[in-house]
Amino acid sequence: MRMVFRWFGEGNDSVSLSEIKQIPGVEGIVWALHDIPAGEVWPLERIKEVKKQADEYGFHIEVVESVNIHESIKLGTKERDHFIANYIQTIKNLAAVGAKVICYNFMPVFDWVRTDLFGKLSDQSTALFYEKAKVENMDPIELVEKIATNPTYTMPGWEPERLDTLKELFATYQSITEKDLMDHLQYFLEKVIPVCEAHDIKLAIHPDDPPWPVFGLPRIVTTQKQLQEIMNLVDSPYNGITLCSGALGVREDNDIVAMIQQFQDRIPFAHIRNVELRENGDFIETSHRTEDGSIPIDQIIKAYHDIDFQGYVRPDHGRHIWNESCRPGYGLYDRALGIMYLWGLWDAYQQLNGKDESNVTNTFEFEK
Ligand code: CS2
Ligand code: MN
Repeated sequence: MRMVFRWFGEGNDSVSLSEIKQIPGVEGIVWALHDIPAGEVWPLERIKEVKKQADEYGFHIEVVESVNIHESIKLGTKERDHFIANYIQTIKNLAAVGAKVICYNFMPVFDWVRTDLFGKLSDQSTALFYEKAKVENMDPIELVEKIATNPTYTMPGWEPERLDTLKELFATYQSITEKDLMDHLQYFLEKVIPVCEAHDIKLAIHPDDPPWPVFGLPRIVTTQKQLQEIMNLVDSPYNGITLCSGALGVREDNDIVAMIQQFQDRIPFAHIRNVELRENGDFIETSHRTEDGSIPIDQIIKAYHDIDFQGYVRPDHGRHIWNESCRPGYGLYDRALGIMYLWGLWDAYQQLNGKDESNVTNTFEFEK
């Protein structure tokens, strides 16, 4: 298990590299050029700047999250070849500086959807919250219009400047079925995976969050069965999964331990987080501790341990605690606590199994 930590970049994150450095056992950052719009090439010079910043703290930049996919690729329109060519150039540029894994998602229009970024937990901390009925009863076009006239209706991720495009995109997706979306993913993978193989850099698809259709948009990365289908689209270790326990785990029919076993050779990157599921289908993110939520984090770490997992792991989202002001879900404190819980479990399983730890390095050295 190789621990990494998501960092949104200089001036774009409340957490600094020097703070991340003080979390035990973190070897690299998970990063992206967040200002580059989906579909454009990431310039080598810009990538090298991040590498230089990370180098100063002894962090590697082997894990990239995310290189986003242009909507034309998901929609399968004729412009897609141009954007796939750009994606390929970005893959090559990233490989040139030593990146090993690129996380991406194939969700139409949005990344994750939540109804409240600061849902309250009983200890008075806050966390990302999803109210199922609220999303189900919502007509997205109506909502777009409402937000345009009254911004208080806004949902996370529905930036006012995107509203015009949103309406159009919803209309275009009306005719796209799940089968179409899967075909478009296949078309994309068939073009990019050979490049990944040649440059030794893996693609790792992130599951849809939440893992069911929202606002009538198709979703194809929601279950073990669909993940297997995606693995079969191009049968190569370079076509991999970012196994996110929190995203997949809000469906009771998703068994994360079974997924780890089934896809063990195809998981270059794992996201770990816990969520509390409620009977009405709502969920709220919680601390990583098994007892605090509905997902058996201890069994998940055991499953990774049992397959001798060599991939990268990051704590996914965290709560907002100790009055921290930060990006929703991406504070320092709770994610750092999460890491210590994950290491605690991992080290305990190592002990139980009498594993050789002679090559384990200590993060800290005594400075005179
Ligand atoms: C989220 C996403 O669960 C998560 O990791 O924070 O933003 C995720 O990074 C993207 O969906 C991956 O492409
Ligand atoms: Mn995730």
